Amino acid sequence: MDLELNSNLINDFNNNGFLILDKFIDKEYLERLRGRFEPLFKGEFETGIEPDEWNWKFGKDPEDVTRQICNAWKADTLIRELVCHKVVGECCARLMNWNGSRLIQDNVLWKPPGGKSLGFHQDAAYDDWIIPQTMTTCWMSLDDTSKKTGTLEYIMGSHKWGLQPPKGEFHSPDDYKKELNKFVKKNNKQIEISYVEIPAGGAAFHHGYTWHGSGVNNSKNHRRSIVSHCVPHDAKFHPTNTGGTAKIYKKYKKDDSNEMDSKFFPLLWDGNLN
Ligand SMILES: O=C(O)CCC(=O)C(=O)O
Repeated sequence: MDLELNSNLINDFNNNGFLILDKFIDKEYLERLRGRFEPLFKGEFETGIEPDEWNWKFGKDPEDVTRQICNAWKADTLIRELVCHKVVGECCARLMNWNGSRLIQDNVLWKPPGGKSLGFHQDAAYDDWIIPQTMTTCWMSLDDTSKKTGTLEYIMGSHKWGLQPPKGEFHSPDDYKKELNKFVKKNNKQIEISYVEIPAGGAAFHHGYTWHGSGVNNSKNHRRSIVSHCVPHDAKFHPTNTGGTAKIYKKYKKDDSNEMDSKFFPLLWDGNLN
């Protein structure tokens, strides 16, 4: 994995709120990464450590939903290598003009043929328990994606619309654009959608305020992606806030400190890690 960010790419990110790249993960890595999905969703964890969230289990849950695991890096060393890669950290930091970045959470997402949608949202809305309340996401695709496979969709320029408190269903909502449309109507905004249509091994980065979601997978192919959600390397716990995903992740806060422990929120890049 190697990417030189130039000022044109950084300008695109600043203008649009996202950056879509056809090539990011080395091709020889892809088949090995795909091979980790089935054991993970069967609960076979290489390290013996369970991920923090695990919303779908083989044989127990409906076939037509998008399967998600959060913090698979704790369970699997190959996933860890990817989501904690210094290039991921460096790109997230440089795009956001941070001095460094750490992983707040990863996602392993598997949208099978017929797999349902994920509701439009803003990632940073879920981390009011972090100071500063921000995020950058690196979404890496293991499959060729298109509108038909229910790929990720971005609303152009929506990172400039401010941050709304999280609302609505994330998994399989009846109308995955409901919250977006409500906001747009109320605030008199225009929607311009960009579909992340990339080959396997490509990636997309987005700002924590960018509205995004994804539709049903209407193709015969699986749509698998692995995601690193990053915050600034010197982010701290908010001493009191408990919104969003705090009930799952704030348990890693020590009583007497607001520091984020790198054992639970790995440091990816701090400007000195080459
Ligand atoms: O893969 C998707 O459809 C949604 C991913 C997402 O919400 C994210 O990476 O922040």
